Amino acid sequence: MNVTEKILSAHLVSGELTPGSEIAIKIDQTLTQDATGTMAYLQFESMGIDRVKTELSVSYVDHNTVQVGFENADDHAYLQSIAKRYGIVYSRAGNGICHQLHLERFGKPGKTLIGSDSHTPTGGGIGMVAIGAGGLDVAVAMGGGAFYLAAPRVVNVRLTGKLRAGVSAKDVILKVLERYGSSGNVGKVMEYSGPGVATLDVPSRATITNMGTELGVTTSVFPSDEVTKRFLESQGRGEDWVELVADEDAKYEEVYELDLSTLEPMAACPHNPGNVASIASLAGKKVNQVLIGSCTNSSYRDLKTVALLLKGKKIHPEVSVGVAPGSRQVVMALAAEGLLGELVASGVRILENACGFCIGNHQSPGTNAVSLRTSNRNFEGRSGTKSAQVYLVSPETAAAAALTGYITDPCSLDDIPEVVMPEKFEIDDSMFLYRDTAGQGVQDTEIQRGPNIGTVPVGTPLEAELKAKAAIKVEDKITTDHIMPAGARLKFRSNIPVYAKYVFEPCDPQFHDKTLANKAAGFGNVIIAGDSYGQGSSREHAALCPMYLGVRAIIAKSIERIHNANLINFGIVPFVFDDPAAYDGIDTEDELVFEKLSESIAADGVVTVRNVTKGTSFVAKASLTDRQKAILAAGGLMRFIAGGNA
Ligand code: MIC
Ligand code: SF4
Repeated sequence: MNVTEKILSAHLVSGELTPGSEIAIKIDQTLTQDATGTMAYLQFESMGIDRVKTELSVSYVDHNTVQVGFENADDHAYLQSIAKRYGIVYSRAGNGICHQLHLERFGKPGKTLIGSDSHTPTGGGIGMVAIGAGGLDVAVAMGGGAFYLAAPRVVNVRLTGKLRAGVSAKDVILKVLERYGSSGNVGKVMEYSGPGVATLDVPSRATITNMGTELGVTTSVFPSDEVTKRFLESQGRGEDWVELVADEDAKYEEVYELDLSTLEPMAACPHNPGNVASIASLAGKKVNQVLIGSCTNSSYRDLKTVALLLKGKKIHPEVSVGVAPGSRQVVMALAAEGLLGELVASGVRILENACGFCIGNHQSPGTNAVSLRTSNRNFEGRSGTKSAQVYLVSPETAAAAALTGYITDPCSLDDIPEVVMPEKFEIDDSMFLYRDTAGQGVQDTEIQRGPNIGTVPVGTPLEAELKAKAAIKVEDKITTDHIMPAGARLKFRSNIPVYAKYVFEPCDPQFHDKTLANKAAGFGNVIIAGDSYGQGSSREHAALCPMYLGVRAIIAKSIERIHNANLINFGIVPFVFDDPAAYDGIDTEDELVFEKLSESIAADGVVTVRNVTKGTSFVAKASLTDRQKAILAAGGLMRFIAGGNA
């Protein structure tokens, strides 16, 4: 078996590991973050379960920490009280970014983790099967329920050689993105192996599995070896180590050979992580902003590299440079070595150790500005500035541009440091609360609900025939940032009626009013989309808020994994066109009739859609397991569970 099969088979609750077929797995650990967490816990509360049933559940606060207005702080108070009540470890604002912290303090090789954040696969760097999911799926797992997924097709990325100085893990994942693209990889797991693995420390591996998300795969995983052991020992967690490597005769669907020594610095160019080019081809472009951090590149290894590159030098006068460390541990380690002072002395703006700029919470670039970032997503407008040109690069490339003011090949710099991981990190877990009652909870805790903490709307059962309007028609690669923007709107995550006002804000600001008017006139709403609909985030609000606006179905050329699962969870049918050319024959406002909807979904998922406006018809198909059919028929997962199903 390969590593993926070893972990999955040890956790299999139902099904068989035949690629594409539905399996259910036991979940050992869960994580949530605050932006998806409030909804996940509201859903958990409504399930009436007394305490979490996992080995470990952690609630992180890292996204909404800017606190303009009362909403963020109210969310934190709600999350803290829920954690205390139900036996969840609570990571306070200021502790750091969920994925970095989980890797440092809780991740264990061989275990399963699901998280209500698409970058949960960061845990694959330590040999876990770690998967991003919607908040409702995480709530179910916290209640002891299994997690359902398609058994993956495992692709082997076989690493040989060693990276040159100036080239790092970000360049590896950018190379993989160049090869596989940011769409068309649904249902795959990327499993890394080969002699090159031993040359990568755990944070580097985690950078690769983290940004594997941008391929659209289920997850990415590294073996657990001596390097993993040393990392866990440095975290005072040597006892959590187990060895986990693929058998010699392990089989893979495909093998991609990658010689690390041949790699060069790369960038993902505007406006998609799959739009990869070499730094050499971009060199000389003027840069206005450099931001270093995010769950992809905010480790001790990354920031020490940057600090050593900037040490004793000044940043370019026309570049604004910010550094957001991944965790307190990283900040403390840099401070202890005098490197925080070096960063400040060079002119760097020290930002909070949180998601911050990555989600467009602050640090929006100027009009038409070129921004180099070490984060993982550069979708148009995500930075908060629609006209900005965001390039995703390694910490080394970011530091080089901070010094020169231009995109610069970091291999051309003198004295490129090789950072060695410390033998022991300073451990201070005081910002993790309720570890003593983890798994148990404190029953008489009062749950704190500020005015921004709303309720979760529930879906409606499938109708026999659906009469609907094509409420919007969008192109290929529509991301969840298009559907349900974050940034300035993020603070409404706990309040669906308010947040729903911003559905499709970047594409059609009238969407909210139009859909509610259609709903009032007795029509359902349908979204018409191109390829790879729902790329990016795990945010279930991209399904939940449309559901609230009466969206009953999507018809796309293809739909990405997490979003597809979220749509079903909220009772929205994820159709694909039988013949993609039918996309061209539909316009916004067309009236569509889905004949025999509930009956066809219960049968083969194939529905004839009549376009009343155009006088044409076409075929839409939903590929669903029996369980998914039942969830849709019930009107979403909450109703399905309330009906006594697991
Ligand atoms: C993101 O990077 O887009 C987020 C914000 O972390 C999301 C989660 C969210 O929308 O809250 C993700 O990647 O899942
Ligand atoms: Fe936070 Fe950005 Fe990572 Fe999402 S991608 S978890 S916003 S740091």
